Amino acid sequence: MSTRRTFIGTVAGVSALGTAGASVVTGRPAGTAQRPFTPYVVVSTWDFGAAANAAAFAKLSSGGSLLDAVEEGARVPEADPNNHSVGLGGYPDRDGHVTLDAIIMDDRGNLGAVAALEDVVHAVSVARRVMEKTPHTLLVGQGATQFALEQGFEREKLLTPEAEAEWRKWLKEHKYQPQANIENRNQYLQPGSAGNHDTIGILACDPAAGRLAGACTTSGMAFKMRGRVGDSPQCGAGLYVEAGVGAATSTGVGEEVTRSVGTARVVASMRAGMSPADACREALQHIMKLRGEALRGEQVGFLALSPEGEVGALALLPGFTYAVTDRAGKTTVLPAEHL
Ligand code: SD4
Repeated sequence: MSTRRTFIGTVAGVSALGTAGASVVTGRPAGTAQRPFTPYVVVSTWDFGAAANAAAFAKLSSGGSLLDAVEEGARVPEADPNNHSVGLGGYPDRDGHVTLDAIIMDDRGNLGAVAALEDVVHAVSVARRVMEKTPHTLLVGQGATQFALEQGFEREKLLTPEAEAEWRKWLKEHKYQPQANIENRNQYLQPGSAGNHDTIGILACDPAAGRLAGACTTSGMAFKMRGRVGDSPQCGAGLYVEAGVGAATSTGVGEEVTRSVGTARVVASMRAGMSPADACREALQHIMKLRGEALRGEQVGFLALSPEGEVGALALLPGFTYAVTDRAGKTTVLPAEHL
């Protein structure tokens, strides 16, 4: 029913940074576009989000829905054994088990999630089946694996030799003590390094229709306690999506996002009229106020998207990056502003 709107979508977080030339011109009318015009914006966390965005766009271009797109995008790092933060090759818990958390959600309250899922690579697709095939929103542990196998997913070993070697090294160095945000402290897991450990959150919108969807998938905090579930699979923590308002996803120390219901808070602020960037800032400032010294230099990052395609990204600390694919299909990886 809506007519296609033409507008300038500022990549927020970038506008807050005042970075010249970082605005993304969106909504170019079909026919005048340099590249094939697609009526979508896709954003995801971290630099590896660029490959996820490409897969999401390919899905949209072949007629897939926003949900299909975010699922397809999230599956890219899940299948990559060299990505030690998501799916296959993810770093294990302190007992050597790789356990996955994932969620998928549309903007009408439809959602599915799995937590502490073992032996199945594509946690985001299992989450989608939870959404579509069960009356529930979240399945955990053995029950989640049982459901996945019943649905035809293959049982696979997720612990790769490389991840196992890092775990054994960690065991020696850290003596079985889980450490929040180890990815920002440990010399072999520095942000931006090959071993950096973080989550993919991916959000997509169709600005003309004002529709949104999102997904989030992770192997969680490296070398966590057995049974630990982070923010990622929890609605309102790792992901929240609301029709006509916005979508938000998170990365970093899941405990801090969970205790502040971070993404629900970001979207609530957008509902109250804030831009995605301002809403991310408000939620991070709230966490700082709530936790004070207890944050101990921990990282939390939020990424938010409005139904019109405006993007916001902000983190407590430097190092958080995100990938934006605009309506011309152009992908840019940007450093998020930090507090
Ligand atoms: C979690 N936010 O499980 C996720 C992933 C993570 O550093 O650990 N990122 O807490």
